[in-house]
Parts: sequence; structure tokens; C-alpha cells
Amino acid sequence: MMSVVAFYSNHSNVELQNEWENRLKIYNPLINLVPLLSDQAEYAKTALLWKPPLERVKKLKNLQGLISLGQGVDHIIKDNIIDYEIPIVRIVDPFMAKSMSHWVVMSILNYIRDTFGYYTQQKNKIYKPRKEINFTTLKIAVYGIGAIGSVVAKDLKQLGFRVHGWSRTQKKISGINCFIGKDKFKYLLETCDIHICLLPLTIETKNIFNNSSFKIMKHGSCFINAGRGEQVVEEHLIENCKLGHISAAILDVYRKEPLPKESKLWDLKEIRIWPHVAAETNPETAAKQIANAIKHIENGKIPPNTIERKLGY
Ligand code: NDP
Ligand code: OXD
Repeated sequence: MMSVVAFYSNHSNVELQNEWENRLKIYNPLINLVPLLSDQAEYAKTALLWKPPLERVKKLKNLQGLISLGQGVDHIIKDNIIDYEIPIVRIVDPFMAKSMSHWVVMSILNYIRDTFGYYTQQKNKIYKPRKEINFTTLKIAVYGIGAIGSVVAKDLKQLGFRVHGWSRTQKKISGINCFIGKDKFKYLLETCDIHICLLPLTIETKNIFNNSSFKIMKHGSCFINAGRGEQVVEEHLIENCKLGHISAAILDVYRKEPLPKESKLWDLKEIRIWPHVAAETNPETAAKQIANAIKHIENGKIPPNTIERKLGY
């Protein structure tokens, strides 16, 4: 029997849906993706979603499970619109963790080697060494050391950085100083030089980077966010960048995406803007686990990587 799956991605287009379907068919030739907004979606037991219109999802009465097309699920559980108790599954893909790690490493290396200073010099034909930050003295904090953050932390350690991690439950990762709790969050803000947010968006993490957190960071700190935009009070970040208190901010995610043209974030010399691409979902590497999740859902079983609703991630 056909396995009908309702599909929606915010870059929704037929090519993307076809690409996913072709990848999924390798593992189950009976999988048939149909657009979430189509009438056929009424028959779907599973929905494969990225930033879907949740009111539409809610109307599909045959759904037995939802799968996020990313590692985060905030786009599905936000505002509790989907209030019924069916499994919500997320992707956990080592490819994405590595991809994120590359982006973070690149961001940090650009920061400490002043890549953008050299670009500017080149434009003006200036041939002169610029100040380099001594990486051995830098302390890095990775907020969120789960599937992605733990890989980032380990790779940074491997490159010779001093790395600290922060999570909800205590972790033990060789070579990484792991912390939990609000006091230790404050301690990391106060003592680290580079702050990397890789947290999921939950009630606890919303607005976690605000004036109170930025102000207690060391003067000249570097802030990197690839978690979620709503974890940062953008006006406060802008204020602290203008003061030079935050000397560099590398951002991949925003409160409103796509980042509106009128956002002041675009204009600050301290800020680098990336359009939510730090670790993109890869159909080639993620299809197998999604096909498996679809099978579990259709058999009334709980798939691996089903989130704990009460935790929100
Ligand atoms: P995980 O759930 O595997 O890891 C989340 C980490 O955050 C865990 O260490 C968790 O602690 C910690 N955490 C959660 N809540 C709190 C809290 N209140 N206080 C302290 N620590 C907390 O998620 P992933 O690593 O897979 O992904 C993290 C996020 O990265 C995603 O939710 C998404 O928002 C973002 N992301 C961004 C991408 C991009 O391209 N920009 C791509 C992919 C993901 P514990 O270990 O104790 O559970
Ligand atoms: C994700 C993302 O959550 O791309 O996977 O942001």
C-alpha cells in the first residue's frame, strides 16, 4: 500500500519535493510525497515539514506523526498549535553537525585572523600585517552541547582552543569543561571571549542573549549565533556592537527570516550576516532516517529522535 506523506518546506517547490521523494524511495519505493496544501494530504499519516502553516497541519485528521525537515522542531511546536499527542521527530544527522562545525570554525578563524580587515586592505592596495589574536589565550563557550554543539566543541578543542560547554543536563566530554545551571551560564558569559549559541529554542532559551547577558561578557567579546534568532534580543546586540562591547557578531539565524531589509543588523560593521545556511538539511544523508521514521509512524511505533514534548526540543 502507498505510504502518503504530506510535504511542506518554506522553500517549497516541486523540485525539492521530488528530490526528497526520490531519496526516500531508495529506502521505501512506496513513499509518495504530496503537497501539504493539496487535497491528497488528507490521506497522509505522516507529515514532513519545514516551517509549515500549522493551522493546515492541524486540520489533517489522519496524521499519526510529524517529522521536522531539520534538527530543530520549534517551527512545529511553536504556540502549541499542534496540541495533540503524536510523535514529533527531528533529524539528527552527523553530516549536519560537521557542516555546522565547519561554519563555526570558519567564523572563528575569520575573526581571529581578521579576514575582513585584509579584504578591506586589498581593496585599498595596502600590504601590511594586521594584529592577530593569540588563540591560546582565548576561552570559548559553546551554549548547547547536544548532537551539534558537542561536535563543534570537540573540533574546536582539536584545533587547540580552550573550550567550555553548557547544557541542561551534565555532560562529560573529554577535553571540554562542561557546565550546567544559571550560575555557570553567568560564569561562562563573564569569563569567555567567544560565545557560540547552538541551543534549541524553548521557553527557557528564548531571549537568553539580552542586555543582561551581553553586558557581563568581557569587553570586545565575539558572539556567534546559529541556534535560533529568538534567543537573541537583536536591539540589545546592536546596542552592544555599537559600543564596541561586542567586537564581532556572526549570525546565521534571526527573529524574522528572511532578515527584513530594514533590519539594522545589516548595517553594522561588526556584524556578519548569513542566511540560515550554517548546517543545511541534506536529503542524501538524512533520507534513510526519515524513511525509517515514516515506517515507525505508520506502524504506530515511536521513531528514534522523537522529541520530549514537555522539554520543547
Ligand atoms: P540537541 O537537542 O541535540 O542539543 C541541544 C543542546 O542544548 C543540549 O546540549 C541541551 O542540553 C541544551 N539545552 C537545551 N535547553 C537548555 C537549557 N534550558 N539550558 C541549557 N542547555 C540547554 O540539538 P541539536 O544539537 O541537534 O541542535 C541544536 C539547535 O541548533 C537546533 O534546535 C536548531 O535550533 C539549531 N540548528 C541550526 C541550524 C542552522 O543551520 N543554523 C542547523 C541545525 C540546527 P541537554 O544535552 O542536557 O539536553
Ligand atoms: C535545523 C535548521 O534546525 O536548519 O535543522 O535550522
